[in-house]
Amino acid sequence: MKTAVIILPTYNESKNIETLIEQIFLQQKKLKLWSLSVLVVDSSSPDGTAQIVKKIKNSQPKLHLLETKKEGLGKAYIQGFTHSLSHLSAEVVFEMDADLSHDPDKIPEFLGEIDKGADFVIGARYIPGGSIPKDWAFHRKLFSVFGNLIVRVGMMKLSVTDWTSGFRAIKKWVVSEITPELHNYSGYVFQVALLDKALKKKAKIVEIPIHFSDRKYGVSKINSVQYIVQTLIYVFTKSSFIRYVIVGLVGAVLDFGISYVLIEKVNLYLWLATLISAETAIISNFLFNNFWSFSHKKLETKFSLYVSKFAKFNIISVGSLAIQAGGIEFFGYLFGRKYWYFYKIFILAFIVIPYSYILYNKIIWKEK
Ligand SMILES: Nc1nc2c(ncn2[C@@H]2O[C@H](COP(=O)(O)OP(=O)(O)OP(=O)(O)O)[C@@H](O)[C@H]2O)c(=O)[nH]1
Ligand SMILES: [Mg+2]
Repeated sequence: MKTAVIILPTYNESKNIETLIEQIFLQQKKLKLWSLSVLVVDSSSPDGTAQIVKKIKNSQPKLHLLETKKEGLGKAYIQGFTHSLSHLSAEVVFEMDADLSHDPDKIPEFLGEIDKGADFVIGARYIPGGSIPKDWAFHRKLFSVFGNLIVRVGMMKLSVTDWTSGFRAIKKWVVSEITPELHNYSGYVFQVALLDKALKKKAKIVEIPIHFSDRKYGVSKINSVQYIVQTLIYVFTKSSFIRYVIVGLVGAVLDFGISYVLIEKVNLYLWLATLISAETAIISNFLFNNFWSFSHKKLETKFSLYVSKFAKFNIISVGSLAIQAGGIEFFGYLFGRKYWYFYKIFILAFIVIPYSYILYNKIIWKEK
C-alpha cells in the first residue's frame, strides 16, 4: 500500500478537528491501494487544538502532529510537505482546510484521479457539480468568482478553473521539486504560487468538482485585503499577459501623444505623422515585450535574428491594424457609425489583444 498524507493546517480549530479526523479515517475502508495518514500542522493555537490532537493520537497511530510557530498558511504547508516526505513516506500529500469546509468523502475520488495518472488534483468549485455556499452575500460570490477569473486570465491558463481552492492532492515528485521555490510565500497566496510552479514543471493537472461549505465553528483567519494585494502582485509580477497589456497601453499613449504633437504643433502631413507615431509605438512594444513581458523567452542577441523577428512583429502589427479597420467598418455597417468607440474597445479587447498575444507566443517569443 502507498501512503497518502492529509495535511491539516490548523489555527484555533478545536471545535472542528476531532470530527474531521474521524471522518477522514472512515475513508480508509473505501481504499484498496492507499493507506491514509493525517498530519496536523498546528501553529501554536491558543484554543488547545494541539492538545486534542495529542489525545486522539494515543489511539490512532496514523495521526501525526507538527507544532510550529504562527507564520501563516503557506509556511505551515511547507513544513507539512517537508515532514510528510522525509518522515511519513508520503507518495501523495493532500491540502485540506481543517474547518469542515472540505468534505472528506471526496478523498477516494482524488486518489482515483492520481491512480489514473494525474500529478495534481484540484477540488474545484466552479465546474459543473461544484459549488460555493448559496447563502454567501453577493459581494462574496462576486469576489470569489472574479478573483479566480483574474488569476486565470492573468496567468494565461484558462483550463484551470479554480486557482485558489485549498483542497488538493499532489504527487511526491511535484511537492519535492517545488517546495524549495515556495519559501517567499507565507500567506494564502501560497496556493496560487504552488499551482503556478506545478504547471511550469509540466505536472498533469486534473479538476474534480467539490462543494465548499461554510465553517460552522470558529472564525475565518483569512485577511482578505492582504490576500487580494498579494495575489495581484503575484499575477502582476509573474504573468507575461498582464505585462503585455501594459506594454500595449504604453504604446497606445505614445502613438496618440506623438500624433498629437506632430499634427497639432508641427503641422506635419496627417499620413506622415500617423506613420511616425505608429512605428514608434511598434518599436516601443517590441523592445518592452522582449526585455520585460517575455523576458523569460528573450531573443538571443544576434542582429540578424532581431531584424527578422522585428519584421515579423511589424507584420503582426499591420495585421492587428487591418483587423481593427475591417472590424470597425463591419460593425459600423451593421449598427451605424455613432458607436465607433464602443466597437473599437470591443475589437481591441476581444480580438486584437488575444490575436497579438497568441501570435507573439507562437511566432516571436516561442517557448524554449
Ligand atoms: N497552521 C496554520 N493554519 C492556518 C493558518 N491560517 C489559517 N490556517 C488554517 O487554514 C485553513 C483555512 O483557513 P480559513 O480561516 O478557514 O480560511 P478560508 O477557508 O480560506 O476562509 P473561510 O471561508 O472564511 O473559512 C483552516 O484550517 C485554518 O485553521 C496559520 O497561520 N497556520
Ligand atoms: Mg475556511
